[in-house]
Amino acid sequence: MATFKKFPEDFIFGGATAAYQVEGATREDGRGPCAWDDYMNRPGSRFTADPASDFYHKYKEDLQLSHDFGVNGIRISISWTRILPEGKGAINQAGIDYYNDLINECIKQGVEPFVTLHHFDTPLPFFNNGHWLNRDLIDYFVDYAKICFENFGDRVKKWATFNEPWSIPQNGYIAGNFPPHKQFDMPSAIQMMHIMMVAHAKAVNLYKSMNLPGQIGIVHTLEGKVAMTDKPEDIHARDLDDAMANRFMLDACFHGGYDDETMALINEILEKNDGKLVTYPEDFEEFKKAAEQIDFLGMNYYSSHFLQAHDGESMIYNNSTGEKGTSVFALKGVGARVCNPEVPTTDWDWPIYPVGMYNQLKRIARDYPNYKTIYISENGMGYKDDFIDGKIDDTPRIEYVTQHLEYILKAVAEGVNVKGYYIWSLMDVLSWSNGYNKRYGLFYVDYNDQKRYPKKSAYWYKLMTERKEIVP
Ligand code: BGP
Repeated sequence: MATFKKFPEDFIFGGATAAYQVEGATREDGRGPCAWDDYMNRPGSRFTADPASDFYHKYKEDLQLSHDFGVNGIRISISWTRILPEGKGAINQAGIDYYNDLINECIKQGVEPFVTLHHFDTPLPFFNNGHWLNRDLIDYFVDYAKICFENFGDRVKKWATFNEPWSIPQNGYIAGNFPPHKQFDMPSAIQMMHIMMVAHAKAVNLYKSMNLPGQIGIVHTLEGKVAMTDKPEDIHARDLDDAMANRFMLDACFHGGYDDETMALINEILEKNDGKLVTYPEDFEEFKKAAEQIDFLGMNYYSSHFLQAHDGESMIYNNSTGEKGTSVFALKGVGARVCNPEVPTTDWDWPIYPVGMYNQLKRIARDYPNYKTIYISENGMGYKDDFIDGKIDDTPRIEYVTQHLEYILKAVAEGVNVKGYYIWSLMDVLSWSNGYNKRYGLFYVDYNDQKRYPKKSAYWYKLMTERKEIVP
């Protein structure tokens, strides 16, 4: 591959976080419980979200560090239940104050905030009442979004409605490693995605009606899907998995409705799993309006899956400890994600496949040409960092990011409009189903005393932001 090194002048070199994974302070200043609080505190749980990276108290230090290391953008998310402790009703002023202070500090340090409204942390009362299968949540979400737009919309210029709406049902209803810990329920997963897409569309349409000075989009995780062989049945398994994980919601966001081919694949999955999708004509009115107005796609990319046909029942084993080679993932009516011996993996069995990111970027430009702008809103490598005398040599992470950046720049050179890269993660954070030993940060967090230590990757990232090119 020809190498592409130079970044566009206005490129954002960001770092990503999410409220639940960094803030801690889950019982402070009137915050109400979210779906994850109960789940993390269940008997047998190996870790909790307190104090996570204690960002609730240490955000000034983290933003100073970001500034010092050339990071000029940060993804943060707002915890819905800090603003509305019960998800609806009375506003908690302390929550508004906290995010005002945080956003002001970002701006003061020249680290532009990119704010996500929903990063997995649904308020507990809603979670207990059907979660995103309950359509009542659509308007509650829009009410919450309105409060955020009104309070922070003068200063926040990049809003995302949802983070990875696929991960919520995939992990909570198919893989069983997110609350509510269900497995193999593809029909519920598909239904939830539709309902979240309606909530997304309504929030975009509301934002656009408010004439605020920023942009709004959504963050999707795009999983590369590759057929293991060129047998038609493996290719079909790839198409089914891709339709469910990627295409279904991309169509809703950028085509304003589901394409016939997408629906044929989704219906095949539903039929084989005794399910049916319920939609209403007004949903598609919202989709259409939002697709015309959406400003950007936030693309999270970590990995690709290699697909093989699978005729049997569903089977899943989640590798949540970093013991390489233990994952199993096969879905009835979809296909099996199998190990490709030619592709390296992380300790958590995530294939390292940077060309998959390029393929997804090109696919967006080809199939969703109205996308306007793409931000790589997450990419990074989970790694068991060694902390030796205050130093962390995370060379494999630098290599991983370099390979992905090269493919991003190749796509840019070929005309894909990518305007920024937010490494996951800014500092080490709580990993949802893996805990604290799966680290991603530029800054190492010593969880004994919450001290931060820049890793080798942080120094490398800084150099890159100064030179505006990939450095070896
Ligand atoms: C994405 C999420 C992030 C983050 C990341 C790494 O799906 O948006 O919140 O957790 O994945 O995942 P993990 O922590 O499971 O390794």
